[in-house]
Amino acid sequence: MKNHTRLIKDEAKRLGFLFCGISRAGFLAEEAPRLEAWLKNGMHGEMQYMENHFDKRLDPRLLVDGAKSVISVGLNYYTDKTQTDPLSPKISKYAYGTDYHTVIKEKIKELLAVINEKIGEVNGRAFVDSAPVMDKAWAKKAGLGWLGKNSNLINKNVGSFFFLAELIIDLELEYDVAPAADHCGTCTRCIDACPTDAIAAPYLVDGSKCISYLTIELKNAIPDNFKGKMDNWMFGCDICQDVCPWNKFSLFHGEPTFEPKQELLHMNKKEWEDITEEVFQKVFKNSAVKRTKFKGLKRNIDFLHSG
Ligand code: B12
Ligand code: SF4
Ligand code: SF4
Repeated sequence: MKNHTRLIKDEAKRLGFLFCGISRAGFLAEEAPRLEAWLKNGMHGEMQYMENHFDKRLDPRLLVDGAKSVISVGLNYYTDKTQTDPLSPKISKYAYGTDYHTVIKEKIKELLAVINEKIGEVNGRAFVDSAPVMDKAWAKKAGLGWLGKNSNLINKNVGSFFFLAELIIDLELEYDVAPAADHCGTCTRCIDACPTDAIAAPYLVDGSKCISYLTIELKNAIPDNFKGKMDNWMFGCDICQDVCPWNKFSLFHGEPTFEPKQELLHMNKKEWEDITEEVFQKVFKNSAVKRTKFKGLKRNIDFLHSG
């Protein structure tokens, strides 16, 4: 068991993951009432998919037959590259390069292949954010960090600019049982800096007010009461992470597929405002920004322009 665990963690490192932690698959008792309250209070806005599979979301044994272990991994996306025109509408750095779903899925599939080859046939499934799995809760359980007041998972050594994903398998492994301590202390920088007051209380984000939701997930028009509050973000928002003191420790990602296209960094305000479907398809080929489609991004840019 110990050898199997070591092999998996070494392989995760070789594949470029920042860290890897393992927990016993089971019911997320602490998260259950919080998820229920979050949904009841409409904090998911129009993200209907968050209402689906409530039981599965809280227990991976209902997702993968015979599930015994949840292997959590983190993939760094931090860069200090920024868009060159200070007036151009902003894109969150997580979406600069190739869609992380594709990049991470490939790596986890490779991890599963190595397990099958070196340990033996296992039943396993890779999950990257879109499935009903609570990524942050599992990473927290595996000791990879704490949930900050901005609700992101923060690691003391590298901050929070990383993605999370899981491989859930029917193989018993050694479990990381020591949780990381909460190092937010008396800090409230993220709460104070959020332009839409989406951090409703420490550790609680009202998704329906978050710029990330308004610019990416919301399909209808952005409500007028957010005019003047979007801080020029056209896709996602990095504010509550940029102001977090723990992100002083962020390391540069070494993932070539996350490198931004030159056009993305150098397009100016006017060029974004005049963007055509053709330019959109070129600049955002294989990018997560495609989630909004051309129409969505244009809606966001027009909204910023109008207020
Ligand atoms: C829905 C969703 C969103 C929604 C809602 C945000 C949210 N906080 O839930 C929206 C669209 C707004 C969003 C935005 C962003 N997201 Co998002 N999102 C998700 C998704 C799909 C589900 C999260 C979820 O289950 N929410 C439901 C609620 C109940 O969960 P929660 O906020 O985590 O609640 C916990 C805490 O609030 C805590 N809690 C509640 N009350 C209390 C009280 C106390 C006292 C304490 C201690 C704790 C506590 O317990 C809850 C349960 O664990 C995950 C992927 C996944 N499958 O997990 C990515 C995910 C969380 N997002 C991610 C990212 C990167 C972002 C953005 C940074 C993107 C961007 N730059 O624009 C922003 C950050 C906004 C923010 N501050 O949260 C990453 C986070 C990585 C990390 N290091 O933590 C994830 C894990 C995706 C991934 N695979 O990497 N996201
Ligand atoms: S991502 Fe932006 S809008 Fe959302 S909670 Fe953080 S600071 Fe607020
Ligand atoms: S900004 Fe401060 S309060 Fe917010 S998550 Fe970071 S350390 Fe915690």
